[in-house]
Formats: sequence, structure tokens, C-alpha cells
Amino acid sequence: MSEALATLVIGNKNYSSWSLRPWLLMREFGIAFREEQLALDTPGFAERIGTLSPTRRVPALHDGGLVVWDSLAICEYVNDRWLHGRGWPERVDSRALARSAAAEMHSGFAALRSQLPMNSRRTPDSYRWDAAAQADIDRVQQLWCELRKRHADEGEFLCGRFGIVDAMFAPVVIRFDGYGVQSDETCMQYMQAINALPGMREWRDAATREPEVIEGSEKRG
Ligand SMILES: N[C@@H](CCC(=O)N[C@@H](CS)C(=O)NCC(=O)O)C(=O)O
Repeated sequence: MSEALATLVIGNKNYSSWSLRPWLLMREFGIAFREEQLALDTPGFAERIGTLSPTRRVPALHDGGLVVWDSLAICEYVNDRWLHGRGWPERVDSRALARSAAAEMHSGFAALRSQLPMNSRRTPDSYRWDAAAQADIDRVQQLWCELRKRHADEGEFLCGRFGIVDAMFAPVVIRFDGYGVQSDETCMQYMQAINALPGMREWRDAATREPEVIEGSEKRG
């Protein structure tokens, strides 16, 4: 008997930056899964989420009887369950750096998150953010440049080939695009590599077609 597919519970593709991370990882590594989408900030979300996620947040992954919540924990589970470690770089030094960067993304950059929320439909305009958000942007770009320089001969992603660390930063690429954040050549090339991923194109295409509008996220700018 064939094994039932895992189900990834996600939010709106246009807005749910946390959902994008494990979704992109699973897509890019060719893992077959079902997705269950709940539109954020709707009565339907409030009705369903309690049975699907212990934190009442997305993403959550259901695999057999197991529920895994939190984007980074899901990426780690995917890595253990299906990727046999390929979600992180092979070399121990690169693996440590990839994990440091992923953890920094997961727990930091509060000003960037709140002032430049992900919105794939957005195009740059006159909206400007404060110095705290700019400091977050500078730090992200410094991190990207350092990792790209170190792994320049190994591939076009942060630590060479695409992995969990890139999935963690993929929503930042959508933010930088949408708000017109100035980037140097190295960061631009990295952003192009992320945007060229088939999974990223699929996510962004679907995001632009979604009808839901969340006022707080659209109004900014
Ligand atoms: N640290 C969590 C954050 C998850 C999170 O905040 N998800 C948002 C959507 S992007 C959510 O579910 N919001 C619904 C709510 O708070 O009601 C993760 O990494 O998965």
C-alpha cells in the first residue's frame, strides 16, 4: 500500500512569509505533498486552525499521525525525513554558517518584518522605512555578500547549492523586490537566482492571483 502524502498547512501565498519557507524547500527538492491553504484573518482560518496547528499559526506539517509546527522545525524535519541531510551544506564549516544565518533570520530582523511585510503583488513606490529597518536590511545584505563570496565557486546560492538557508531568506527577496530596496551586484545576482527557482515562480504566480486583501499589509506605502 502506498504511503499517504504529507500535508503542509499554509496561509495566503501573497502574505505568509513563514509558509513560503518549508513549501519552497519541499518543492525544490521534489517532495510530493498536499497543501491545505487557509486564508489569514478570516473566520474560516479561525474555525480550522485549532485542529491543524497547536500554535494556531501556519505553517504546520502533517505526516502520518505527526504534526510539526514552526517553519524552521518543519525544514529540519523535511531534511531528516526525505533529504538525508541534503538540506544543509555538506562541509561542516558551511553547515555551521548556514545554520547560523537561518537561525538569525528565524529569530531576528523584527523591524524589517514589521515595516516591510511580504506582499508579492507590491511594486516599489515612495514608501520609506526607518533606521531600524534599514539596519536590518544592511545586515541581511552583509550576510548574503559574505556567504556568496565564500561559496562563489560552489553554486549560485548562499552556501553553493539551494538549501534550507535559502528557503529561510526567500521571503526577504520578495520584500526587497516589492519595496525597491537598493542592492549591490552580488545581492542582485542572488535575488535573481532565488526568483528563477521553479518553485519560487510557482508561488509568486499563485500569490498574484489570490483575491484576498489584508488591509494592514496593503496599506503600507
Ligand atoms: N515562528 C513561526 C511563525 C508563524 C506565524 O507567525 N505565522 C503567521 C502567518 S505568516 C500566522 O499563522 N498568523 C496567524 C495568526 O497569528 O492568527 C514559524 O516560523 O512558523
